[in-house]
Amino acid sequence: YGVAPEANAEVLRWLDARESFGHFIGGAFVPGADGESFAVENPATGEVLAHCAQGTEADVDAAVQAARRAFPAWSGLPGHARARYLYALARLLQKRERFFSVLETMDNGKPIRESRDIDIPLVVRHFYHHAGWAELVESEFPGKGPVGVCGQIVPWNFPLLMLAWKVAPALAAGNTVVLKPAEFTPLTALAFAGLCQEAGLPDGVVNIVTGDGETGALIVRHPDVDKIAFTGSTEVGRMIREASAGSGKKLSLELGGKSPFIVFDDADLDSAVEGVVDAIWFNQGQVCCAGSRLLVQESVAARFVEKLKARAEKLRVGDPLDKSTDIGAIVADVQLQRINALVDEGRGDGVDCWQSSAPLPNNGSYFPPTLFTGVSPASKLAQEEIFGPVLVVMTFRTPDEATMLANNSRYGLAASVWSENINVAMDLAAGLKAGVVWVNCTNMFDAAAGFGGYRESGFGREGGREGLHEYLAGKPAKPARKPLFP
Ligand code: TXE
Repeated sequence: YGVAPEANAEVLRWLDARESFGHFIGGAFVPGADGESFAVENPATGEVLAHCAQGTEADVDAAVQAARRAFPAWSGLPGHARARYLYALARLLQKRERFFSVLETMDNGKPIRESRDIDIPLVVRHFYHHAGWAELVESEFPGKGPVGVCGQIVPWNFPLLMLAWKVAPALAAGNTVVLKPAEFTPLTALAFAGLCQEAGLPDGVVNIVTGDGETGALIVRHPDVDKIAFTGSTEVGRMIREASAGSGKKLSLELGGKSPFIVFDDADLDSAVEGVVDAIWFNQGQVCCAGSRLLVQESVAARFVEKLKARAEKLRVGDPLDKSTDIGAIVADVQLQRINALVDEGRGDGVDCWQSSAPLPNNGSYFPPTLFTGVSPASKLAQEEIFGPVLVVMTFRTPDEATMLANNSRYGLAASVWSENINVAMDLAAGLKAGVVWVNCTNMFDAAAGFGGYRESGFGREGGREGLHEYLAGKPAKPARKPLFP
């Protein structure tokens, strides 16, 4: 296995010790107000890992009130004092990297190599990075202060990383939060709540309410929430925008994508093949900035696609806890059905569909690496976000045609350009409507770099200096008269 067996045993002990999980409100784990719960499954096996409370209006209200009570003292702390808590959380996360990697992989189905080498180290990096910002916000953003109570709703594809993207900057800037993890993957957020207790974070600064979209909608509508940060589907993002319109709440949305991956004939094709593997088969393609549209220059298209198929054929689909696995399980059966439906519909278009012949495990939700060629740019396959390990291939002749095809999307989250001619790559990058453009690389993330989209991919940025703007308001916070926690 990819991590020490002790970590697996520790996760099982942690799960076994809790028959059901409550919410984390005001610094304590509390049962849900009406006792309703939902089951959380391991998508690789179908086994039930835990039961979590379904957040009701009373739960959301209790969490918002706890965050409101904690706000004056937390925002009134000097930045260096808030930094100490963020450093403490970063260190605790770092110490428990193995535990969190195994728990994330069991809950989400992603390969342990990814949670161990990418997700959790990036989580740690986010907390360290924002601990630094806690000391700097006052001098770097004069005249600004925290927004207040932040409602944060995160998806299931990078459960703990999306929590880190939201909680770390919010806390650094002096806000308090009510976070709702996705219903498929609430477990690492609940384990993180335990770390908040261990770090001695003042009660109510971080609150976690579990539940589905209804619970999320209650957070969005709550009158005492000052800011909403959402990552998820464009459809729900639109609903949140409508529901919060006119409420005065600050809003940031990180939504879907259909990002282009553009390969010129002079590119290092072997490196570009590895890039595609990372762009569309990382996390089973369940990545908002996945390079799901491959645009390849006509003169090398046939050769490139053959190379790519040969490489994809070698990807190992299977047990996410096995460190040699490349493609793990799809997060839930409903997501698998969604992918299946879009792929079946795409097949009907008369295009060529290739799938890896790698054997799939008998149990659990799995989908093989899939590649469509001969796709029309206007087709549903080329336009809809599939959010699975499915790549569509189109060809272009000139840079202008590549730009036109790349921008022919209602999304604008990311793009990747491959050429050995830096002038070609940079010229093209300047014309792409995307929040991030990678040149001769893909999926490069860092806590210091702002991430976010255009068009239906949402607005607002997460990470670095740009991301902090989302958690700061025009006026500095009033100093707390009577600190709750000295
Ligand atoms: O997302 P939802 P789903 C895309 C991807 C995927 C599709 C559906 O294309 O196939 O969305 O996935 C909460 N008010 N992405 O249905 O519903 C929900 O509980 C407030 C892209 O799982 O958007 C969860 O916590 N909150 C994406 C979170 O929203 C609501 C990542 C995301 O779930 C809500 C995930 C409501 N009315 C899916 N309804 C990305 N950009 O990375 C649901 N939620």
